[in-house]
Amino acid sequence: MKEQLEKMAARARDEIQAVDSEAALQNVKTAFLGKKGEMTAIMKGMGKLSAEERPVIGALANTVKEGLEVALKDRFDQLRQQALQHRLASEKVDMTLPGRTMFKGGKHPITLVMEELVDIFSSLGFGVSEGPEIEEDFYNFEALNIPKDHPARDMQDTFYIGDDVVLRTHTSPVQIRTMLQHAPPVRVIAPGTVYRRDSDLTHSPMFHQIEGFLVDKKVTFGDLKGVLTAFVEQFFGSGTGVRFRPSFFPFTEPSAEVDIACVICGGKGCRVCSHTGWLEILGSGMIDPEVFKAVKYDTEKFSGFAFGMGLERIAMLKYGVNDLRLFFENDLRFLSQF
Ligand code: 2U9
Repeated sequence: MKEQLEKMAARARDEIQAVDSEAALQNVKTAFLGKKGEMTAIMKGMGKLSAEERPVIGALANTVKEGLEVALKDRFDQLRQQALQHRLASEKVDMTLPGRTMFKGGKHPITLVMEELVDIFSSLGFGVSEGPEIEEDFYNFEALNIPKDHPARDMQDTFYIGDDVVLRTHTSPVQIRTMLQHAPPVRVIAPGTVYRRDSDLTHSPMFHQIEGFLVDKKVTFGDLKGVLTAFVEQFFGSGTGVRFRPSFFPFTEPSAEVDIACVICGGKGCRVCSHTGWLEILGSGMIDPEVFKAVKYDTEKFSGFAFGMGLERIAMLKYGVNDLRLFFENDLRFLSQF
């Protein structure tokens, strides 16, 4: 029995060393020290030993059992340590790795320009009005002195939704609605999206405008020049050359287009300004008495001026963008530059 105990002890030690997981070690423990294990079976057989052998073998069995228990405990500790080291290594955080880049949203350049213009005209005392993009003929054309046979109403230019309903071709109807709701004095700008049946390299069927108007007693062309020059100085920088050039619009009389000294060549002449030294940025004029009649403003008491500009054109000049389509393609390589 002594030999049997020693052989079993040797086998148990081998198996304890051979396993590589706590679960497998638990099985080894059960196989040797469990209720139905080898050690228990040997202990049960001790009753058959002689009175002299029993204490000797009994002492040896206890020593073997205690030895196995210690070996098992050591191996359990060892395997637990190994598992911990393995986890620590696999879950290691490398503090030297570069951080994940966060995508930062930004405003579209047209929004940036629109907000800047709203700020500038607010500082000059203008309020902001908005109105519908689907408009009635009366507000978009009739009240603005654009009669039924005017070229601006041509099917080429206007998206018709019904006989007397259009996608607004400018933000002027907002100003007609404002005038119908407010007695003078009024001073308002109208930023927004407008639509025209026009699509080529320099025209988009949907684009953005800011228009503005001011009506009060004794408003003169000098006021128009003062306000628009102040706007140019704030937006394009003080000292920017400005000129007012006679023009025609159905809703203003007299009318003027406003040019600034070319932002590229400073007025010397280049390809961008067609070698004139000047760039057109907006249209303006004194509001035509016919418009005042349509909104029942007293033409004897009041006068006013109005202006309008395309935001895409202003943004192209400000940021040096040479292709209108870039504003509508939403390519992040373009948008992330603003
Ligand atoms: C009312 C009375 C008058 C607004 C005006 C312009 C001149 C003008 C164009 C600039 C480039 C439109 O985007 S664009 O094609 N606009 O030249 N707009 S005066 O005149 C008004 C508006 C409303 C009641």
